[in-house]
This record gives sequence, C-alpha cells and structure tokens, in this order.
Amino acid sequence: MAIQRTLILCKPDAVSRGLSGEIIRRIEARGYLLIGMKLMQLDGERARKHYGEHEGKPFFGGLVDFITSGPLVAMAVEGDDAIEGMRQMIGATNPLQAAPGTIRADFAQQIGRNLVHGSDSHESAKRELSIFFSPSEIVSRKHDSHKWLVEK
Ligand code: IDP
Ligand code: MG
Repeated sequence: MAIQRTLILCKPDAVSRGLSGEIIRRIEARGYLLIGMKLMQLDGERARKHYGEHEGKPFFGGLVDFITSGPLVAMAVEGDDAIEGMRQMIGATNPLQAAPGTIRADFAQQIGRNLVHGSDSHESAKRELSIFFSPSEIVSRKHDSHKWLVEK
C-alpha cells in the first residue's frame, strides 16, 4: 500500500444534476482526504490537454464540448492506493458495464454522460493534477481521519 494522490472530476453532468455532493460524500465515506477542491469551467485548451490521449478518436470533439459546457468540480484526493480505489468506486467507463454500487452504475446511463473522471495511473494522476491545481492550491492534511484504520 502507498499513499497516492489522484485527480477526480465531478463532470458538468454531475454538477448540473446536483450529484456533486453525493459523489463527495462517497469519497469522504471511503476515508479518502480532499486535499484540493474547486468549482471551475474548463476552457477548450485545458480540456484538450487533459484528454490529450483521446485526440483523434471519434468522440474527442464531443468530449471536449461536453467537459467545457458548464462548471465542474475538480478535486485532488489522497489515500491508500487512491488511484485504483477511486477507479473502483467510479466504475467502468460505460455505465452499462459498471458494477452495481459504483457511481456510474448507480447514477448514469450513457458513456458520454458518466459523471466522474478519475486518473487511471500514477503518471496520469501526476500529469492531470498539474493541469488543474498549482502546488499552492494543495492543502497538506494529516491523516487523522484514518485513525480508525489498522496501523501499518
Ligand atoms: P474513463 O473516464 O473511464 O477513464 P476513458 O476511456 O479515459 O474513460 O474516456 C474518457 C471519457 O471519454 C469517458 O469517461 C467518456 O465520458 C468518454 N468516452 C469514452 N469512450 C467513449 C465513447 O465510445 N463514446 C462517447 N464517449 C466516450
Ligand atoms: Mg481515462
């Protein structure tokens, strides 16, 4: 186990549907720490940078249009193996394939409106966090809320 940081976005569909609170609740209930958070609207340049790996794919244009269409909530989330743990909590990209109990299975129907983004690797997390947060916007927190976890 290692303490990791990951970028989580409540995408514009989550914010407009009033689901950001539910998503944040689940993250905190899992015991992860919010170490950065902001409501913002992405411009096209930053959106294309964030989703750079998908450039050239048929859904890329629609994805950029969608992610810039309204406010999103960007979060830096920290915890034990938080990258994989958050991906597990978010569920498969297509809500139809997502396991019940995951955010996408519980609240979404379409792949293009799947509510949440979570970094998929250590490298992505590092790259994506730097797109959304400057170092001064990250708040170091003691893992006091983890007292109930088994000491390592
Ligand atoms: P992920 O969000 O589960 O990591 P990625 O493959 O990285 O999934 O795709 C990024 C986002 O692009 C997805 O969350 C989804 O919103 C959108 N997307 C991926 N594949 C498709 C598709 O086939 N049609 C429409 N949108 C897609
Ligand atoms: Mg991805």
